[in-house]
Amino acid sequence: MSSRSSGGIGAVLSTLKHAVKQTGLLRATHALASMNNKQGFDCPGCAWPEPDHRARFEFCENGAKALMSATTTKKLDANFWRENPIGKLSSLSEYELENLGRIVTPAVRFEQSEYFQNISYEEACKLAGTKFKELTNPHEAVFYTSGRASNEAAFLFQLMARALGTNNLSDCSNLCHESSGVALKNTLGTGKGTVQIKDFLASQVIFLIGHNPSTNHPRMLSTLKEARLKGAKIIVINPMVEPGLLRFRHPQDLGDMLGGAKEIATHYFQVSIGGDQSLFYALLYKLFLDKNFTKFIERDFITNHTQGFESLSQSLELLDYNKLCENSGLTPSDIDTILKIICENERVIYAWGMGITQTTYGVATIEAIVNLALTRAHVGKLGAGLCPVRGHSNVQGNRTVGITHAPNQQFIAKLEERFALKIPTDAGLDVVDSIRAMLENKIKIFVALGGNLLSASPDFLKTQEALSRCELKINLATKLNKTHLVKNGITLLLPCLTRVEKDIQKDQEQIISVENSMSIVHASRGHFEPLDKNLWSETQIIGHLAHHSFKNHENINWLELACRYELIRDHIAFCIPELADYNSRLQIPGGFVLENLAHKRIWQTPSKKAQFAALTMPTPNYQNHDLLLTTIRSHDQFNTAIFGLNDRYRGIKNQRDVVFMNQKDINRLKLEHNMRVDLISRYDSQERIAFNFQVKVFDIKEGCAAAYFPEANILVPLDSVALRSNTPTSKLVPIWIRIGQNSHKK
Ligand SMILES: Nc1nc2c(c(=O)[nH]1)N[C@H]1C(S)=C(S)[C@@H](COP(=O)(O)OP(=O)(O)OC[C@H]3O[C@@H](n4cnc5c(=O)[nH]c(N)nc54)[C@H](O)[C@@H]3O)O[C@H]1N2
Ligand SMILES: Nc1nc2c(c(=O)[nH]1)N[C@H]1C(S)=C(S)[C@@H](COP(=O)(O)OP(=O)(O)OC[C@H]3O[C@@H](n4cnc5c(=O)[nH]c(N)nc54)[C@H](O)[C@@H]3O)O[C@H]1N2
Ligand SMILES: [Mo]
Repeated sequence: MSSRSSGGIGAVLSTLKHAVKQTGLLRATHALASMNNKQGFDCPGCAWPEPDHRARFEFCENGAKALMSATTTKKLDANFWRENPIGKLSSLSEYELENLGRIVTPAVRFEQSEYFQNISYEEACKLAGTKFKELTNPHEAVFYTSGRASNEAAFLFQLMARALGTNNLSDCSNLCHESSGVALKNTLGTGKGTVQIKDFLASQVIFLIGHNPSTNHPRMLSTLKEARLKGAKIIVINPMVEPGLLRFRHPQDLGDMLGGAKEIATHYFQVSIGGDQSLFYALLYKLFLDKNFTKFIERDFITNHTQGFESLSQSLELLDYNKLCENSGLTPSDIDTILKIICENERVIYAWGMGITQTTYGVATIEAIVNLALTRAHVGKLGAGLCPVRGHSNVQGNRTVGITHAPNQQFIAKLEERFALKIPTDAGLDVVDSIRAMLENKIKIFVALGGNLLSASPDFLKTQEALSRCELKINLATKLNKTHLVKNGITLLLPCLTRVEKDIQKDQEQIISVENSMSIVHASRGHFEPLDKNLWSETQIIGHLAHHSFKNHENINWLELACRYELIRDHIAFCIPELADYNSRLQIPGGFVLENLAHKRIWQTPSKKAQFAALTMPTPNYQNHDLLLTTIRSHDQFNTAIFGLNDRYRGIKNQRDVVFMNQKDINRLKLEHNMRVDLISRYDSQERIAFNFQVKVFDIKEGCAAAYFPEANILVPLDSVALRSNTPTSKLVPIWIRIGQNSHKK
């Protein structure tokens, strides 16, 4: 059995290997059985939902790795800080830092000191409080959230920022699906996807555009397999031929394990990196202007439900079809094949990921996808719709409860009413703008509710410099990472419980709540004893931080909220109408769905109609380069947390310093497989160099290359962002190749 088909025995062995290494088999089995069970805790991995009928064990290989990382029994011991100066820790890779184990004691590192030292939570919060009270301007603080925090912790965190008087709530979404939110809001009046799992199972066609579920959403493969068995076509649009999308074995289905692997993709189209915009424009061009296809335009739906059809139509006439085909990397016949499938089927789902959102024209590309779906009435009925496939397990929930730099005014008004606050209405800083502000010495305090801003952001060296200019950095974290090790200023490390652990506050067991990629909100309950009895929860830490940070907090009892999460949920219910009656609705086993009105063809746009977006001819903003580079995830990582050094489906073992290239480009650039090269990106007259990567032949579109995130982040310029969403263009970096000094070392 090939280990390059996804799932299967390879997945089982890999799960076991990680389980034994991190926690031991017994603890691992208990953990796996409690995860995604209706009484258990939510998987700390990706945001793909659980099916209605859950297996005894409802998890995937990569969810299991994320879980083993959280349930690990490895921890930094009491002497760790004394024995490890920051210089030594900074030389470790993210893989080595992740494998040190959990942080279990709060620590502080003072300016100029080489060492962290222990501090109590209470003292740490007091120290932070003093610094918050010294701020002359609330906008000198930035509050960053990674999408793993619970809804309760996230709500309290944004309340703290807004009580201080700022909307500087940057989050990992700024680096991730921001382009989807902007495009969907403009067109459909909602920032979220419109489909549920039942739609996948009822669909005739599923597009997978620019994402790799075999690694990043493995549970999605079971849904895809089921849809496929019911006859759905699965169409992949991706410059890399991802082996895991070609063949799949269900790791919990013995028949699959012993029998042949099932094919996932029925059609595979290798677009050029960044070529998706041209592809979807070309599809629209033909649909609107080629009389073989115009009969498939759904005129009644368009009249009843949409606005902007005429101006879209006029804008299409100005496009250059041949140039679009050329830019997309596909042939006119490929484009006809795709369009025929779209036209001959009524129930089509368009799913996409980072291959679209992290490109210069990500927003325009998603608008084009929506245009296509609207023209064919592929929105708002069973089996059809739009599906941005989210990242972190609770990134969507964090947004719902107010983690955003650009809040809507109704929410702000509710917060002001509930807590007698005066909150600015202007948008705050997102990730890229907060890094810019740090570089301009405008930010004094950086607070992170999880995550790893340094390694997740573009331009590693610039971001490192930016963080080093903050006077105080406060990190709520579980594992040590490079963000924590930036020098200068004071750094506080405040370790917290993970969601797999029991959270007992004043003798009361607390539950938390989360929302997945399909807007299902549900409770999550920790099962394990905390790794250390002195660990605080995220909510507890935020409550205490806020308590010490405000001169006057008579309207908010922070310490009470810190330990009674149901009171936070009452506030959430008041401030967010769709979560009304929150505490009692969370009792529903399996949770409840936040209905997406677009799925019922109710459009929450200003015109109350779905809005077509007009287009202009794409002009690629890069000219000379050797290759276009995309930065991707391996099979053994969860974002910047690196669990192992293999990338099983792509055939990489025990290394991450690789650059995937097409054989033809290897020949053109006079390179060889396994040769060592430097990757150079030039932007704004600056050179950024990633040294000593090893060339690997791969079935990737000619002219394109791929390297792993976060190692390649050094090449992504901070100022190269997606238009209108400000998301770094991590999937579209023009690069030059230089043969390295160790070019022939294998
Ligand atoms: N195991 C695991 N699961 C995860 C994560 C993880 O790191 N590990 N991360 C989580 C998070 S936060 C997120 S956002 C999601 C990310 O999930 P994905 O969106 O799948 O993320 P990437 O690995 O960055 O995906 C890159 C895919 O897009 C393709 N691609 C690159 N450039 C282009 C392009 O220009 N056009 C097209 N069409 N395709 C392109 C690549 O070849 C690759 O297959 O996964 C989540 N789940
Ligand atoms: N070049 C490039 N850059 C990218 C991407 C890319 O594809 N290419 N992808 C982008 C995307 S999609 C995303 S979402 C971002 C991810 O950016 P982040 O969300 O900032 O990064 P993570 O790696 O998920 O964060 C890992 C850290 O979170 C902490 N942590 C883990 N669990 C918990 C918890 O339960 N509570 C708390 N408080 N802390 C916890 C640990 O300390 C761990 O080290 O990266 C982005 N950066
Ligand atoms: Mo993400």
